[in-house]
Amino acid sequence: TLLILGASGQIGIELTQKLRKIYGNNNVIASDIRKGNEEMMSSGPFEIIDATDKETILSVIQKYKATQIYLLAAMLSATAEQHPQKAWHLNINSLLAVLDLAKEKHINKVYWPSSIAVFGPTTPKLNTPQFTVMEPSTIYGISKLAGEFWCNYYHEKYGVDIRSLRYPGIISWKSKPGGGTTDYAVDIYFKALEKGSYNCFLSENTRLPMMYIDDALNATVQLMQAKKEDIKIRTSYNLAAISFSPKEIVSEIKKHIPDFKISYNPDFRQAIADSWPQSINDDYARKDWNWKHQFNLSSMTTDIIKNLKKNLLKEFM
Ligand code: VAH
Repeated sequence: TLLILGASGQIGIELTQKLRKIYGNNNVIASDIRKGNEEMMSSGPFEIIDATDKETILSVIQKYKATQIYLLAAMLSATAEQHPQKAWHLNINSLLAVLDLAKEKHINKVYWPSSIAVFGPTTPKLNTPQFTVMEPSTIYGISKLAGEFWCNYYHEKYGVDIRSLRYPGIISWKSKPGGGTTDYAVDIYFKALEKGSYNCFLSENTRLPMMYIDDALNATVQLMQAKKEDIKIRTSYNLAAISFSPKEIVSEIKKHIPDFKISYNPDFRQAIADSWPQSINDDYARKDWNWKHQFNLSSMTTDIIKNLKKNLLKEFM
């Protein structure tokens, strides 16, 4: 049985659906700090868990005999800059709780996402390598970089089988944005269909590493199903697919919605985006466990707009 912490987040919602499809609805326990959506609550077991509360997590592990934990609970970059201490508390103490539960053998495998936010302004920005200078300038990035070294320490010292990916900006359409700097690329599709226009909080040439959620979910499952001896990196793997700027996503959207209007009003999130790389090298993931992305900007845009149109129609029917 698998336990997902932070199941109501942007990744959690779709990872829960995917894992339930693979392992069976009743073998995947969804949990979050508050109730989940109707679909999640009705399709399988759900528990209210504060991901920093080790005792509650342990009681749920024992209740369902869970053997793996996927820890998706976190405060993302933009929100974390507004609540630094709360972000550090949630991002680090949820990881420490789960690491100890694994060290005490209550579970035998853990997934924990890191982020390209672990790179900072002094990191090479193009084709950023797996091993390089890492001086993150956001609390979110600092918490993820510290978390990576905790993962590696518990693996080296206690044999904990924890696996991690440095997600780029993840683009999805099933949930509204959740406080991330890359979330302009999620919101822009909703606004393009709802309003025909979007006011972008990043400047038009802000190129960032991105990935369609289908690719991110496949990478996550592939990493967790890989043989232990194939996992050579126990901090966190670089993971890459596409890179694009607001200007490039706008021209892709215009192929579907020709009179889409865009305006640019960069805010505090511009400095966060400017501190991150523009493209990532993920040769280790491709070599160690055969990672390969499927979606590019064009096929992602087509898929998102097709699905959003279907959803909007359903709402009006
Ligand atoms: C954020 N979506 O914007 C997350 C992610 C690399 C971006 O970490 O904070």
